[in-house]
Amino acid sequence: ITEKAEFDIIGMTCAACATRIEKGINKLEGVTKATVNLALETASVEYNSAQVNIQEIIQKVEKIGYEAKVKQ
Ligand code: 9UX
Repeated sequence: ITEKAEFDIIGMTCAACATRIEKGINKLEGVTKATVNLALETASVEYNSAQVNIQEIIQKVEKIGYEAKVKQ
């Protein structure tokens, strides 16, 4: 099942930060589309919930060096 989640991303300084996070999330198995908005400090992620979950997405962002919080 394809689901969509929105995250607040903390710690982005320049456009390359956003690109790094976007590429990193997109590399996760099960992520079909991830976009990061630097100005809004958000990420929008479409993913297959059978393959990856929100916690794994957050952990990926943290591994790259930023903080992510899911928006309700
Ligand atoms: Mo820009 Mo972000 O030089 O970690 S890539 S600040």
